[in-house]
Amino acid sequence: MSDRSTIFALSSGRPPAAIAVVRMSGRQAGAALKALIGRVPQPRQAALARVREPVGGEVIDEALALWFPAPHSETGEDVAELQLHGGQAVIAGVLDALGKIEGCRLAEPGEFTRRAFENGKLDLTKVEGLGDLIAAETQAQRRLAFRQLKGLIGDRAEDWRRRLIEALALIEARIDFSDEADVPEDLVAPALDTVRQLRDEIAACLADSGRGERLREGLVVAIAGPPNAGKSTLLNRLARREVAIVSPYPGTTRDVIEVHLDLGGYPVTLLDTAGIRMSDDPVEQEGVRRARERADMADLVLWVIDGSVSDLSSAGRDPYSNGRQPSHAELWLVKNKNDLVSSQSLGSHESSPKEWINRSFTMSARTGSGLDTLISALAAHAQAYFAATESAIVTRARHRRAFEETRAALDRALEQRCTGREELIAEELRAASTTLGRLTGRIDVEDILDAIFRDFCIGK
Ligand SMILES: Nc1nc2c(ncn2[C@@H]2O[C@H](COP(=O)(O)OP(=O)(O)OP(=O)(O)O)[C@@H](O)[C@H]2O)c(=O)[nH]1
Ligand SMILES: [Mg+2]
Repeated sequence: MSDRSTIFALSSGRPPAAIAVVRMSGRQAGAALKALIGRVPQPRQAALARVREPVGGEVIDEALALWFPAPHSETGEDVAELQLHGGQAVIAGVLDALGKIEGCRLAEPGEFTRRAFENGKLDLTKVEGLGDLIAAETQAQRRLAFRQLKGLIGDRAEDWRRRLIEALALIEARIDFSDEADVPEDLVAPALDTVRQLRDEIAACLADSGRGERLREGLVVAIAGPPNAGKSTLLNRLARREVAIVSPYPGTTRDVIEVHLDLGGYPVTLLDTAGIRMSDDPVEQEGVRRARERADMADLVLWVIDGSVSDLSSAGRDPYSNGRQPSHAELWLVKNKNDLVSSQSLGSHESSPKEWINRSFTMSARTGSGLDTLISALAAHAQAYFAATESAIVTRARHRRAFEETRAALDRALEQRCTGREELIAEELRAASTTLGRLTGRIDVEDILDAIFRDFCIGK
C-alpha cells in the first residue's frame, strides 16, 4: 500500500495548452489550496482565484479552483483541482509551490487511480477499463472500454461471486448439520442448480472467440507475398504516410513493420512483411521466417502479387506451397501493378481461381487505382468481424484466464455430485469464488497491481 502523503500532478496533456489541470489528493489537499489561493472553495463549485507563490506571495496565475472533500471524490480522499492557463512556466511555478508544502509530493504514474482502487471507488476491471478508455484510438475501442469502466465485467463477476457464495453456504450448512434432523435433506441439489447455471453463463462469455481482446488490440491484417510485388507501397498507401522503405530491389523489407489504422471506427493492425522467397542471406531468411509466422497468426492475409506478370504461379508461389498447413486466416489476393497491365490483357488471369483465395482485388499501389475498393472491403470486414464484439465482455487474457479457471472449478464441483462428497464440492466452489475475487481485486492481488498501474500516466 502506498504512503499517505498528499500527491499532486499535472493531469492534463503536454504544455503549452489553453488550460492545464493540476490535481491534488490527500489529507493536505485543503491546506495546499489555502496556501495557494488563500481559501477552500465550496465543495464541487468552481471558484475564480488568484494563485500565489506561498512564501513570497507573488501571483503565479488566475485559475478556477474546485474542491471535492472526501469521500465523495475520484480517489475517495480530499481532492483539489486547479484549472490554470496551460503555459510551461505557469505549471512549473504551481508544481514547484506545491512541492514546498509539507506532506505533499509529486504523484507517481497511475497513483490517483490506485488510491481510488484502494479506497474502493473502482474495482480492478474498472481500473483496466479506465486505462483502455484513455488509450482508445477508435470509437469501437472507446465503447468497449467505457462499458468496462462502468462495470460490465466487474459487476457481472461480483454477481457471480455472490451467487457462488450463496450456493457454498448451502453446501456448508449441509456438511455442518448433516447429523441434525431438522436440516432439510436436500440443500445440495438447489446449490448445484445454481452452480450449473453459473457455469453456463461463464461458458457463454468465454465463447466469443477472443473478439473482445482483439478489439483492444485491433484486427491483424498481414500483407504478404513474393518480393517486389509492392507490399510496402501498399502499406504506405493504406497508412497514408511513408512508413516502410520502398525500392525496386527485391528483398527490401526484412523485418515486420506494424501500423495501427482506424478503419470505419474499428482498429486494424497492419503488418508489412518480408517478401517470401528462398534466400541464402541469413538476414533475409530470418525476415521470411518472421513474415510466415506473422501471416500465420493474422486474422486476414493480403497476398500481394505483381499482377503485371502473366499468371499467378509465376507472379507468386502459392503461399502454402511448401507443404505447410494452411493457416486459419482468410486470404485475399491483391493483384498489384495494374498500371503496367495493358487494357487488352485485363482480366486474362482470372482463369484459375485457387481454393485458398477468399477474395480477389486488382489495383495499383503506385497510382492508387482500385485502392478505395480494397479499403472499403477491409472496413466492411473489420465491421463484420467486430459486430459480435459489441457485446463481448472479456477484453484481456487476465479476464479469460480467471473465467476459465472458474469454469473448470465449477465443472469439477459438478462432477462430484454423484460421489456425494460435499467437502470436495465446497472446496471447488471456494476456489472458484477466490478466482472471481481476484479478477475484481477483492482478494490478494498485490502481485498484479503493479503490472496494471504501471501503464498509467502521471496525473491519472
Ligand atoms: N508500376 C508499379 N510499380 C509499383 C507498384 N507498386 C509498387 N511498385 C514498385 O515496385 C517496387 C517494389 O515495391 P515495394 O513496395 O518495395 O515491394 P515489396 O513487395 O515491399 O518488396 P520487398 O520488401 O522486397 O518484398 C518499387 O519500385 C515500387 O515503386 C504499382 O502498383 N505499379
Ligand atoms: Mg517491402
